[in-house]
Amino acid sequence: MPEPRETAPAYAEPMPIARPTASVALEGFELRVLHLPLVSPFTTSFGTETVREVIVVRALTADGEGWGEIVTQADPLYSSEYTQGAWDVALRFLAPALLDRPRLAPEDVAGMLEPFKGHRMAKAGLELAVLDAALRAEGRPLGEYLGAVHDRVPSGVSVGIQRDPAALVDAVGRYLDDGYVRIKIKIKPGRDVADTAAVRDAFGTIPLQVDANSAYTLADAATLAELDRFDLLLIEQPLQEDDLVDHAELARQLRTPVCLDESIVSDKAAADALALGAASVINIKAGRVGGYLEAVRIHDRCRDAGVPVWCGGMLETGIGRAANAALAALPGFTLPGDVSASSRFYTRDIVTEPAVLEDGHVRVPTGPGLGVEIDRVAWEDFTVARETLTR
Ligand code: SMG
Ligand code: MG
Repeated sequence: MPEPRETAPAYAEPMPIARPTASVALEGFELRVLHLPLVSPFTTSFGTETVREVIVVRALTADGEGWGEIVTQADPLYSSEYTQGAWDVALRFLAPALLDRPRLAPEDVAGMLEPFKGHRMAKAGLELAVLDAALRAEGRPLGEYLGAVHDRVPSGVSVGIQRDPAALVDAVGRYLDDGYVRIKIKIKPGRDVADTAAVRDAFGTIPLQVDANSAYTLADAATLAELDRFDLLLIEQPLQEDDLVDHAELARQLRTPVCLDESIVSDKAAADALALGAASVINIKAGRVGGYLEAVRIHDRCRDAGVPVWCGGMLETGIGRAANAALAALPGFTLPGDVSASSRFYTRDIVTEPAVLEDGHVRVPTGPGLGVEIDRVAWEDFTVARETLTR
């Protein structure tokens, strides 16, 4: 007979939040697809975006509204999720499941949506809208609820692949002039060593990291090992999403710390990656893992394990950026995140006070819920599709 276990199993379901919110009487959801023009094209190993297509969620409750954002992109290139798929699953399955109950607490949302496989970004957007509504009704800031310990967070910037290394150096120089405290450059096969060398040579010892968005295979290990000489903070997601074992093998061959992004789709995936030695740093994105509560669980796990984490970005509007700033203010976020100012991507945002860079930092909002107000005119102007579901 095995002894009854006294310690929690490796994958328990911890209650991450010190003080849950009261439940809300959910009356409906309004979903909108928005198109926000980007200030300049954003190129990664998988493609170029010029317009951010995003789904904004408005939760309608008896005590007021709440806002969330579904961070899918138009095409399933970063991961399998994409806007039309998220739109369909949210309207057909997820929102109706939540609307089925007279009252629900934000902490119940993930469990209620659990029977529907995958679609984590869609789930995260709905959960955030319910959470925001509950917190606004209580007059309680999201940062405080999640366990934030800072009132501002250091701001890193993600720089897309440019025409050539010289153009990249120009772009990085502008962001450094703005005050960003950490630079991340996107790489892909053929645009890796020379681009990284150009930035390192031009700017000396700046905190620098690279993101491959899963563009390599283990056969490229020798090329990736050439990056070791640049003293990078980390290399992010070199291999495919489901290549945990290969990431572990690659990590053994590199001096540069391997950080996982796409692979970490849940707390369970984080536990597996750490157990395998597939990552020594983790990028936490609430959308990718199904919500801010799951994101906090990953934070807690990594903090207990002494693994540094940082907050990733999905070109969020002011809604998601406000929530990301709150998350990034938790104590385990020891590396600067992709929590850049709104102006990094947008000339016009959909909140009335978009995040700005102050001395290389972004402030954690202190108002109720997300702590930002929606610019209704911009929200309306950018809308390309809308649908409302009620109980
Ligand atoms: O939101 O500042 C941001 C963008 C950060 O590079 C970023 N995100 O793989 O980390 C990543 C990418 C995902 C989006 S690429 C279109
Ligand atoms: Mg990434």
